[in-house]
Amino acid sequence: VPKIVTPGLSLPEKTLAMIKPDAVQSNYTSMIRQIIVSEGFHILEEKLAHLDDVAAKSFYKEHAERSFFPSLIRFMTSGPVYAMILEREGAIKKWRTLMGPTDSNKARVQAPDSIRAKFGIDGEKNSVHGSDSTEAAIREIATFFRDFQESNMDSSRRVHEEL
Ligand code: IDP
Repeated sequence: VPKIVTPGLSLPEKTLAMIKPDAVQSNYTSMIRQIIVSEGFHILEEKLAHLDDVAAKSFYKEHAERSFFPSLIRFMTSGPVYAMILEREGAIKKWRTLMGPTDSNKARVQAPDSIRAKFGIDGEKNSVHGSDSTEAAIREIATFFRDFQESNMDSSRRVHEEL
C-alpha cells in the first residue's frame, strides 16, 4: 500500500498544560513558560486559577479509586495553578515528552533534561501536567477556558474553512 506523504504539511494540535501548585509556589512559572516557548509551542491562552475540591476531583476522576487520590486532591487544591493552551504540530505527545516521566525522581534518572526532572519534587508534586489524548485535551481545555470553542480544537476543519 503506497504511503501518501505531504511534505511540509503538519497540522497544529492543541493540548492543555498546567503548572501545578508546587512549581507555582516555588516561582518556577516563568522559567517553565520560557522552556515551553523555546521548544516551539505557541501559548494561545493562559491563566492563573485555583482548583476547588469539586474541580480537582473532576479533573482527576479517572484516578478516583487510587490510594493516592485524596493526597493528590489535597495537593492540587493547595494553591494556584497556571493553565495554558499550547499549540504546535504533535503538541500532545511533544509536551508529554518535554514533561518527562510522572515520578520526578525517576525523571532525574531517565530524562534529566525534562521539566519534571528539573522542577518536580517527587511522584506527586511533579511540577506540570499535560493532556494524554485528544479527548483529554478537549475536556481539560474546556475546564479552564470555557469560552474557547471546541471548533477551534479541530485544526483540519479550520484549515479547510480558510481555503
Ligand atoms: P501523568 O500526570 O504523568 O499523566 P497520571 O498517572 O495520570 O500521570 O497521574 C496523575 C497525577 O497523579 C500525577 O501527575 C501525580 O501528580 C499523581 N500521581 C500519580 N501516581 C502517583 C503515585 O503513585 N503516588 C502519588 N501521586 C501520584
